[in-house]
Amino acid sequence: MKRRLFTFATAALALIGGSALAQTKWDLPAAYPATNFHTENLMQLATDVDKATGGKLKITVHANASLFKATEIKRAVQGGQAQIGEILLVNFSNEWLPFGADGLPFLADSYDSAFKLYQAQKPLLQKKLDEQGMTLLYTVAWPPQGIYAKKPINSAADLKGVKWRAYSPATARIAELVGAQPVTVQAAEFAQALATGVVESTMTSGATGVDSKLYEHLKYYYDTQAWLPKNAIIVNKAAFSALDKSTQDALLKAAAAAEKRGWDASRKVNTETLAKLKAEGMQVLSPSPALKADLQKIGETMLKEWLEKSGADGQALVATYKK
Ligand code: PCA
Repeated sequence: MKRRLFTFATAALALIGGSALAQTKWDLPAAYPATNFHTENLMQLATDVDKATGGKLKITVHANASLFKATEIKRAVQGGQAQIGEILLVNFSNEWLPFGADGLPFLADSYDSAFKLYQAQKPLLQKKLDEQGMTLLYTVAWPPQGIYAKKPINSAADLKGVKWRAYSPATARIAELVGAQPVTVQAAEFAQALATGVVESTMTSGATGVDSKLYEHLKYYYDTQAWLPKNAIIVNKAAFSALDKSTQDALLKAAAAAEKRGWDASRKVNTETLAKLKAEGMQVLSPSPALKADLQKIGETMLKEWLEKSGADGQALVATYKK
């Protein structure tokens, strides 16, 4: 019945448009600014799909959480309010722990290991999202995460009592473990939270440091390279099924290209944004041995907690990754 209605609507549209071509319009909510490399990559995806389908599938990217807040995008895609969306996987670890595997400090702390972790995580992600009525299109890692602070941080003790901006359950847990005060603020509101003094430190990438102009308020960046969380691009299954085969193929092909382009861009953006932080007057430093050791310990604690709670899925994931 649905299909018949769709065919009818398609025919009507073609008549109205005076064109034989049916056009499908998709909204793509994203949580990061238009100039962020993830968002630029999404725009390129939209352009590629438009071209490859001869305009049959038009994807509109809504940057900076303008359509849905970061933490609402997944549900919007699941419910079909948006046909496609970009989410930060670690934001959903409270729902299901394997979503947060790439947020565990030092489990995978380089691009190569992050990609390997992704391969181990992928079948689980695909299965879970499928059960939820969605399809995983691709993922792209953020650059490695480091510590931003107002004052020098020589060991974890220097973070005691500091107002710490968290973006995920895991980054809030780190704050608890070092005795900082976690406040969860997504990227779109970060600059304002910093300007108004709600937060005064965080762990994130150089990319977000530049996006939110953290150098205007914070003086120190410790390049701890602790983990590389991933954005995932997800599609509503029913919306995907409603596309004709050639459009589906064009989307999948553009997605594969976007994944490769995104991971490459992330490496480049890492180098460029750390240079930009320096140019803007920040001290970009390697963590001291004491700080490194403290963070390693936090990583071990968090992995232990995660493995205990995530059960068979989590254990299999880590075992596959470490193979
Ligand atoms: N930027 C995002 C998530 C990880 C990152 O590097 C943020 O800070 O919200």
